[in-house]
Amino acid sequence: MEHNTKKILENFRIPGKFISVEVNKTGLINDTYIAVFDDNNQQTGFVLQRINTLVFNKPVEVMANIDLILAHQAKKVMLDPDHPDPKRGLLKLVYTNDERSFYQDEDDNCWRVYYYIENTVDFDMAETEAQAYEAAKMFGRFGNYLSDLDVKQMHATIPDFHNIVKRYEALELSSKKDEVNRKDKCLKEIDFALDRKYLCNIITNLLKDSKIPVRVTHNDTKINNVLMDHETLKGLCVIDLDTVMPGTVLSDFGDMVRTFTNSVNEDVPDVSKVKMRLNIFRAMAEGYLSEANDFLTPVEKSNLVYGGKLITLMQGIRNLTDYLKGDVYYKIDYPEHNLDRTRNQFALIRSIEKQEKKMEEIIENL
Ligand code: GN1
Ligand code: MG
Repeated sequence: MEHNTKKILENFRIPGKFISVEVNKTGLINDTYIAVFDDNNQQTGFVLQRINTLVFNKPVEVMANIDLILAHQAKKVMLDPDHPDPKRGLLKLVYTNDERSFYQDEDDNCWRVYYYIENTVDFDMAETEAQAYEAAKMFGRFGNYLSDLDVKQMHATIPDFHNIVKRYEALELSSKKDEVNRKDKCLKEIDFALDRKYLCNIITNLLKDSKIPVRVTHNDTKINNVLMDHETLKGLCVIDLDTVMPGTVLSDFGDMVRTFTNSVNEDVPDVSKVKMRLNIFRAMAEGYLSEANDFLTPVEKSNLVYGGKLITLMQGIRNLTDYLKGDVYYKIDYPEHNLDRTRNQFALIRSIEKQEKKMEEIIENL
């Protein structure tokens, strides 16, 4: 659906005169646009986003979480002697004319605006060890800044978002119903997932016995959710805060393993190209732990590699479930897209399984 984004922007307290607004095609859930305004001959960028309220059906809570963590981190970034540029260290919201963090239009679409952080780059893939180190360090720092925020103040905006048991239930239900007659096309993938169902027990037991804490976690630690300075390539700012909610570090480290170490992007259908790159894993583990060693417990640390397997498995299961349901959740570019994504993720698990011992050794030595 087309939206009159220029008009929507009028509801926000953006200084200056509107110049342009263009769609930005990253992200599988929300819609993102980049707007430019001219304020006294100075061009300033803004990021306009339509929150997908089918996924985030409590936008008030999403925005309350974001407000809270930004306020909490603001103090920390400013006082952090190691931050390369605190002014570009945090997303900043532009409020609406009536002082709200988001604007709701006549059709109940929810919109919000952030200042665009200038002179930055982000990467869809970890091309070098240095990039992996920097981005992982930023997620470690993000966790560090939030490690003293009371998790009870945060809303679980998508209940059971990273609950692997519930994800299995959804897969099994969609496979039983087989609503769009696709089950025959993915029997191998369903078996692959079911063969690994025992992996659920580890996290279930860790949580049940409170052996690992529930913390404020990011829950979408893809490498392109870190902005880096375009010249020095130093990590500056963690973005995409919609899924920041109570969770475990296994999710945050796990999603880094899933997205940083894969030798190809999660959309690549040729699974022979999929590989867990151990050198990238080492660099990202070093970067993450350079910050996270300050707050992680020994039990959390010893389960990080398991987190990598778990989150990759969960992503494959989510894609497979969506395929079986007829592509109702993720944006897709062609009919078999979700199945290709599943195969890609499952190939990554095989590669992790082959190198798990070495990965564990790396963590033990950091
Ligand atoms: C979604 O929209 P995006 O790309 O930031 C998804 C993540 C998945 C990811 C897979 C709310 O994130 O959980 O890991 O796609 N976000 C939600 O690429 O479901
Ligand atoms: Mg996201």
